[in-house]
Amino acid sequence: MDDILVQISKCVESGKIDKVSPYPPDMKGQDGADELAKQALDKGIKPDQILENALIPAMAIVGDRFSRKEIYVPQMLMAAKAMSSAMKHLKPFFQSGEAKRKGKFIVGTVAGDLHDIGKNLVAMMIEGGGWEVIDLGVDVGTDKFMKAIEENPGAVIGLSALLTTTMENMKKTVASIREKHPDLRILVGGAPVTKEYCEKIGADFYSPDPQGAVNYLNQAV
Ligand code: B1M
Repeated sequence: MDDILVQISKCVESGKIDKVSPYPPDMKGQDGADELAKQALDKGIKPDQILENALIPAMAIVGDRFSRKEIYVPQMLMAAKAMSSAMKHLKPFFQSGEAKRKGKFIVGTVAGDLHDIGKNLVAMMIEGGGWEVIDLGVDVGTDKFMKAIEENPGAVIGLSALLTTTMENMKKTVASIREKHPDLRILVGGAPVTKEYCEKIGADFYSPDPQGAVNYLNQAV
């Protein structure tokens, strides 16, 4: 793997955001994920390579360390910030889809859940795929989804959940949407969500990754 991708990965794992960031102390004064992602793009490395070979694997390592109690929430948060600082350079590439929009996509992380990195990736890729994205953010309750649906009739809905505890809220939101809008298409995703769970709660489609979500939407129009 290209050395710069290894360095980006290390920055995300360690929570090194940018050069001025004093955290972690042993990397003080060094370039962070922010500068290195820009340098990688300048070198001609493709944005999806940076994402798939450096950022996503680094976050998986962070998650494993958290599971093993080798790191705690503050370190996980710094890693997420480092990933976001790299993502801001990749975003324009993922968003530069066709100008003509194929339809609307309402997306949000379900109530009680603050994880947004995966949801943001999905939103970016779908926007890049030519859809207008209405991103409701994190901790989105059913009422907020319903309001957005009323304001954007016919939109496809996307729900993300990263916690086993908030999967229950995903189920409740899907049930409420189904009750009032039986014909709307609902897409679900997030690390603990499965195809079986999607079927169980009456959503239309489960995708484990952003590309699957893009393919589903494109095939739905
Ligand atoms: Co949290 N966290 N976290 N966390 N966190 C996980 C999810 C966890 C698996 C870590 C672990 O224990 N190994 C664990 C959940 C266990 C469980 O329930 N199964 C966990 C926990 C326990 C918690 C807290 C409860 C910790 C605490 O406070 N004690 C707490 C909960 C806060 C809350 O939400 N109420 C918490 C907090 C946080 C931070 C705030 C510190 C931070 C989030 C920052 C942010 O998002 N802005 C954080 C982070 C960073 C993680 C890990 C390390 C990384 C998540 C991530 O961004 N992954 C995570 C461990 C892990 O996943 N390995 C963990 C990278 C991202 C690209 O992947 O989000 O899976 P992911 O998205 C993928 C796919 O899932 C898919 O596409 C994406 C790209 O491939 N996808 C969709 C996602 N949404 C989709 C929607 C779709 C389609 C596909 O259609 C609509």
